Amino acid sequence: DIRYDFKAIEAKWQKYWEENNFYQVKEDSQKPKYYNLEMFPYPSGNLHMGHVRNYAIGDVVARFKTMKGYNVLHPMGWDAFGLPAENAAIKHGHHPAKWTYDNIANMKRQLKSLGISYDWTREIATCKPDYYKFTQWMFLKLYEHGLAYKKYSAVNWCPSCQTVLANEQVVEGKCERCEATVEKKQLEQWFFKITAYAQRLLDDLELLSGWPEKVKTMQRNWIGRSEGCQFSMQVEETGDEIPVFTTRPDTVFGVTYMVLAPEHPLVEKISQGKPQEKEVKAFVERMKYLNEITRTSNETEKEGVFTGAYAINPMNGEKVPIWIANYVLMEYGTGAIMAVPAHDQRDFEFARKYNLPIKVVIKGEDSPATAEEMTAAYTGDGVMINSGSFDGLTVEEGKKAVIAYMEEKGIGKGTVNYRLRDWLISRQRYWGAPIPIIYCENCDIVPVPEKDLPVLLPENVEFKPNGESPLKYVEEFYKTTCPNCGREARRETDTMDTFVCSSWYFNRYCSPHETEVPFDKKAVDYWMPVDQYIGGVEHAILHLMYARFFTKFLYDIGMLSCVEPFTNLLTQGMVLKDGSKMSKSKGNVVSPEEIINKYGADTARLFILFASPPEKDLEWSDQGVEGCYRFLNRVWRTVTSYADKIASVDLPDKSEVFDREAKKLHYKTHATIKKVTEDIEERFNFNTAVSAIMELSNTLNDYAHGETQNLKVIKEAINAMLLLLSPFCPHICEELWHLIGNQNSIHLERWPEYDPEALIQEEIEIVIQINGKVRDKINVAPDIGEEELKQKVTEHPRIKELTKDKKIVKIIVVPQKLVNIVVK
Ligand code: ANZ
Ligand code: ZN
Repeated sequence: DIRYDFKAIEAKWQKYWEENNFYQVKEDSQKPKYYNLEMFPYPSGNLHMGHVRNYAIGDVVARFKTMKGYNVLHPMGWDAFGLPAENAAIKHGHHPAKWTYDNIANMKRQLKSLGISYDWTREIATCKPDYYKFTQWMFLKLYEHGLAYKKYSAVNWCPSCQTVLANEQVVEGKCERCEATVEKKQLEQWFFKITAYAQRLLDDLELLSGWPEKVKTMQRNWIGRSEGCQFSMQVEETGDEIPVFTTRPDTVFGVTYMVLAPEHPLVEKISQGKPQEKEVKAFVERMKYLNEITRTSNETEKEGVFTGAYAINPMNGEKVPIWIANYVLMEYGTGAIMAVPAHDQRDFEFARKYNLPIKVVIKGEDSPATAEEMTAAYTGDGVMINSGSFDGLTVEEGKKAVIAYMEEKGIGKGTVNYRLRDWLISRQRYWGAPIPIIYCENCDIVPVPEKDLPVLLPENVEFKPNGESPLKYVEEFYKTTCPNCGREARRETDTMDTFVCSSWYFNRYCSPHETEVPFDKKAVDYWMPVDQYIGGVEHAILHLMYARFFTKFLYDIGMLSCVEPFTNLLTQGMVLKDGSKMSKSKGNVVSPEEIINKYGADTARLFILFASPPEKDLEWSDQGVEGCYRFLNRVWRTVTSYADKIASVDLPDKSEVFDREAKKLHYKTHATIKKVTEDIEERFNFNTAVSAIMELSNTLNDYAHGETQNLKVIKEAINAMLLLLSPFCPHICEELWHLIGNQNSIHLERWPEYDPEALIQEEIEIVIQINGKVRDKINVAPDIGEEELKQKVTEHPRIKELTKDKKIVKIIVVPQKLVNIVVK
């Protein structure tokens, strides 16, 4: 009797797999490929349960597909640049590189202790020069194709992190990391022109049938396509044309004022010399320090000032006042709007507050016909009124007719607008890939020649929390010569947003040791696209959008043959404890290392996969972990107790005749193979797959304690149980597989197939009717005789009760299906 020594077993097999390069793969045209990828982690220090969940899910898929005969690429690496490393440097004086590499070493050890089937020969870290060389290469290619450009722009500035934040990193006006209120600041920055791909990013969502609908919806909303029209309103005195964008050209006769964003370039000019000039200046100044999310939030009170100027509505020649207001943004549309308070809620609130006129131009069935009756803007369907010759058209007809009219008269045209903005990639930070640009007084902006890549990060740097790139103070770094004219020049000292590094990394895994190109075309043509991508839903917008953008760009320049990087996407749920997300601040963290020490990696994995389907949140439960541990111990005992007995026994053959009990187990074995296969393959329902394996184990134990023992059937059940469980609990299954007499690794075995004949049910269900009405059902043997069946049915307690005062006239039997009792 040997006990389940998970520590020894797990260490033994991890070592064995590693020494034998078990999970190393090469391109192999003989086999179908399967690229299985989990989002690579940020090396923060320790694995948390969310990581364990992510990688356990990925490992089941990888091992399953391998057993199904696929050539599986399953790599791992590190998203290793970024702020925390630098903050640690500022706080504790550790160099970001050391901090990062120490964390990588620790987390790699933890990952290995989980027994995940990674091909570690393909490991990458985005902070290594051999990787960021090509991140810089990507920048150069985008620049070469006019997709990287520099401009002054108001940026989100976190006063506490002392850094620029992307819009996405601002949550309800606050910094995503430290929750400080975000301000605005003008800086010259680099952008990637992702907006050039807006329509393709939108259209190609149609190709992604393997993505969750909710993620596609989030992407669609983020791209935010709106159809409408653009036309100009002329400033009465100066004659300046101010373009506006509207999605409701059908309401153009309801314009009662116009609004410019406070940053609009014409604000100063049109208010000059007006009595309102001072007030306008003060308002513009105040708005500078508010970020747009706070400015436009529904909770924020709308406010603005009159500029003193007027504009003409080109459709009816009406003169309307021009205002500036917080709720109009410079970055969207044209930065100016026609205001229609009767039909736009923001305009309505603003007009009510400042006593601006409200003119109804759309009449719905029960909607108010005059402004006096209105308590809110009417935004529903209806027909145009007070709109001259357009009266009577519906909203949809009106939109088209107004655009057609404007186009005919040369007033304006139909346009499409996207909410998506260009991607701000400049970071005033050290720990990132330096932007490969040189500024020369003579030649202006000069890209670093490809042959000079990588632009290396210098090591000796002083870290100060002043919001400027530390590289600005490292002379050996910024001082250089112009590649063009040879004169003294200065390097760009900003580094790239880490999302740039993670926008192309999945390609690098295909040929991670290339030194001349970011990846080998043959290798990406074999492996890409990723067949299954698995990660947290927090990346549903940004990372996935940027990765899709890069993929399309790389496709356009002939580097890739696919237009979408990830064919199937699984977004896993969170790991909760006591109902909320595990987090340091809540003090409810369960450390993976502790659990692995106490119960082993197989138990930890099993619990995580069993407790909930992958997309759903998972509630941590100590009893649940205990339960999984007990289950594995039971499997251990059952299998070891039969190890010697079944070692030299054959599997049952097709013609085998079983007794009733053996037949039950045989049936259960094949039913379980079918269920587990379908659960994994079709639905990723790992939780129900595990519970099916647990049921098989119960049936096996019941049989083992019964009177007769058919060792062939027992062997068949044990084999199936171990094979089915092996992707979930790779170590214990490997050990037991060898103990029952196998020479080869269980992970090299083929996935079991079920025998449909074994699934023919011992009993069939018969419906019982009385006078054609369904009353009950019974289970009988499929070969039951007609007389026996009739007898069984009439003796069935419920039927007896229902027919006791009646006379049975006739009993009709439909074989294998139903019995109808005709009574009077
Ligand atoms: C007049 C109007 C009448 C509008 C009406 C709506 C309803 P989406 O759908 O999100 O694209 N808008 C345009 N540019 C803006 C800016 N820079 N800042 C704030 N608001 C802006 O929204 C388009 C609508 O948002 C536009 O259509 C415009 O208001 C406003 F009954 O024009 B609308
Ligand atoms: Zn020069």
